[in-house]
Amino acid sequence: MSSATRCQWMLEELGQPFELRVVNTQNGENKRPEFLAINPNGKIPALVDGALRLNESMAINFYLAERYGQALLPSTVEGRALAMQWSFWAITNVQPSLLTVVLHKMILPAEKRSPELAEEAREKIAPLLQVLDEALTGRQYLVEDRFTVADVNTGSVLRLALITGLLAGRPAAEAWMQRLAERPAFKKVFAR
Ligand SMILES: N[C@@H](CCC(=O)N[C@@H](CS)C(=O)NCC(=O)O)C(=O)O
Repeated sequence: MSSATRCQWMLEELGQPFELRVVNTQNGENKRPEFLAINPNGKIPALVDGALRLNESMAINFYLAERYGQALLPSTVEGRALAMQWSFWAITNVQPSLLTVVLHKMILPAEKRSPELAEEAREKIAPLLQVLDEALTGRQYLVEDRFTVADVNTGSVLRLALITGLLAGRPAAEAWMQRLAERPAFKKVFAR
């Protein structure tokens, strides 16, 4: 469920060999000096690649897309800017409210769930999903009409909207997310 799955998905798409080190955030392993030396924020994921120590899952994915083969990197400056736009849009605007919905509909024990908070968050997301749906109408993918880091970063957030049924009635966004979910790399990481 963590943000690390976003980077795992990217690595699987790239077919890039990697070693996954699980850091247990429940027992504070992420706050130990060994891990803080890699990410001083004490959060997962973090990437070690040669001399590079990198955190922030979406930044890691942009790095991986550029470093390894560039097949998932948009080919123009404009395309790369749009990929960043969608990535920031998803993680700053959509993700906080989406996590509230998931928490209060699926994760918390029944007595701790607040239907009001879930509904408030759902109302905040609705216009964002409308924007996504309109952007994807008549298109298969977000940028350059081919699968790129923009789809990995944005799709890794929006998959929770698919799971919670929030994409119902947004046919282009729902079809896009289902298209992404059919990818072998996606299934390998998320369908466990
Ligand atoms: N914006 C960061 C979020 C990192 C983050 O909050 N990671 C969580 C897991 S999803 C974490 O490490 N939580 C443990 C903690 O904060 O102690 C990213 O996308 O990489």
